[in-house]
Amino acid sequence: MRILLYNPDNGVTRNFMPHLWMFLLKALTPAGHEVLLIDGNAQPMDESQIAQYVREQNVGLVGIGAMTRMIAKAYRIADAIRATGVPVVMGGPHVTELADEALGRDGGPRHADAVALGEADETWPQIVNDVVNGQLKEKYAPIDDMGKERKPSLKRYPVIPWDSIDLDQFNLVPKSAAALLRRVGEGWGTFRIVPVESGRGCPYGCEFCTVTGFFGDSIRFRSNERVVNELLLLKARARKERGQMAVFFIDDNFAINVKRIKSLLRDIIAAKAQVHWVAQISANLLRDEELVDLIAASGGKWIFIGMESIDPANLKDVNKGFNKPGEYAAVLERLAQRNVYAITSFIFGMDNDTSGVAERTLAQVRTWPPGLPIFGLLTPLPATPLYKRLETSGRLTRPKHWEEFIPFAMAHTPLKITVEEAHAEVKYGWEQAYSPESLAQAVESLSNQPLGYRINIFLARLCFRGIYFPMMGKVAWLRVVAQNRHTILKLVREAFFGRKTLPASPAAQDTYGEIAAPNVPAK
Ligand code: B12
Ligand code: SF4
Repeated sequence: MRILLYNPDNGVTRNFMPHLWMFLLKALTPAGHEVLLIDGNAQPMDESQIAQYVREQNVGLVGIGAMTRMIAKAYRIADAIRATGVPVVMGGPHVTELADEALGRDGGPRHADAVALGEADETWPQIVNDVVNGQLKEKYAPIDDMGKERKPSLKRYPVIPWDSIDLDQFNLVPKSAAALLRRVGEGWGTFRIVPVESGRGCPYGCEFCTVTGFFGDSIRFRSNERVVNELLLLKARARKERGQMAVFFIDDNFAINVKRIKSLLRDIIAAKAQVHWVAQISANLLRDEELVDLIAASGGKWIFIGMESIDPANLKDVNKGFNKPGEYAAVLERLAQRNVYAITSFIFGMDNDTSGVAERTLAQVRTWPPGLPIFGLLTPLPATPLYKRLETSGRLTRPKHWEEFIPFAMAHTPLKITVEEAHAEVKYGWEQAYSPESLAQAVESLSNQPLGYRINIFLARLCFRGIYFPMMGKVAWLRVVAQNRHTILKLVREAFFGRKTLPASPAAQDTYGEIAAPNVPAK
């Protein structure tokens, strides 16, 4: 049978990184089937195009996965496919929480023939076999013999064949420049960001987050050896293609078990499996100097930190009191000293936010080492404790906000500002943090670092700007380039004629062509 796995586009980030679930389920599909993958971010298709594709390719089963914000599109695509007579199975965090919505049991239309609840590592092979035998059930859940929910072990995690997977749609180097860039340095003909999972689960239970509910508070890890082998596979592929490969460790809290993460990072270093990587780690876990040394030495470049707010009262409200705003600066300095920078994520529209929260937050951000600040609004995702709290107190203004997804729009009323004010705060945050002046300042603040770092922060800021100000076409990009022409010219001049100011930092070039960490702790 031919199976299509489809991920709807999110309308923002295009093809920046493939979605792991598709490759994972493909690797878990029983032998004898052909699995096709379409990520709508890389291959945009509307309802009629996908229906035509399913007919022409003689697809016998379609699997669709989506987060809440993409679910409306996912349902539309599912409806079009089901109209061709092909069964649709849906999975992922949204339908896990609202299975009845997908199955049309809540009074609305039906979109899926079946839903896979929770982690589908063990149920997916069963789903495929049931379709072959004409016995597809409506709901699949990972349960043990006693009927109790069971979280799959990651010990049997399959090998994802990154060496042979077609990743053409995820090359971030424009086709027009690829041939030339392949010859530059170690080769820049391709640049891909690939998701790698080393573990699942986070016990912290922040009020707005679905992770603790979905993956459970039991944390599970893959073996160090398997993760290291995956990195080696990716590294080999990059070398073969004369390109670059970066990894996004998609674990929700990569350092949740500090002893274990240190042992993984040491094994990566020992195996020379370093690639540049980004990961999510909560600020409280970054107090550990040895951990930060290992992060830098193993290839860590960007750490995503859910700071959420600089107001302890807000943090307490959303059960994230373990974040201590007073230590944010020290955490970021500790990273920056090793040339690791942070994606700092903030949420506005919290209950204790008052007018001017964006400027107050930015005032602090400006005193920190340069990074990538991002701003969002508190969003009640289905089945989270936050959703329940707001529902109970009658504060949801759009209880089914996902039916008509609007980016950066509140779905409830904050307590101390209006919805409109919350929207204005987010807009202000993005406008200020990504203005040409702020970009120039971020580049300048790294003036004692090698040129590569300044180019890096500049390009990263340009890309992140697109999260709020979509830069989908060439015209949008040209406009941004024009606005930032002074910084661009300065960097170009420096690339050709060198720099006459401060010398580069003493950090040395390491074996994979980047800055080495100061100390590599021994085992
Ligand atoms: C990586 C990631 C991203 C990436 C996405 C890009 C990418 N290419 O992967 C980035 C960083 C861009 C991102 C952004 C956002 N994310 Co995000 N992200 C994740 C993260 C950390 C990992 C996803 C992942 O790969 N997991 C590993 C795979 C194996 O798990 P999985 O996808 O759940 O798949 C399993 C099951 O769900 C199931 N399954 C999934 N799909 C399907 C389909 C079928 C057919 C079947 C049978 C089974 C099945 O089987 C899989 C194997 O068990 C998750 C948290 C998490 N740990 O999952 C959050 C998560 C998915 N993100 C979340 C959110 C809220 C967001 C944002 C909206 C945040 C924001 N406020 O901006 C944005 C949206 C941006 C956008 N424009 O899309 C929420 C979604 C909750 C929800 N109800 O929708 C999550 C769960 C985290 C959270 N804090 O709650 N995210
Ligand atoms: S620390 Fe992060 S992953 Fe863990 S519950 Fe809080 S927001 Fe979710």
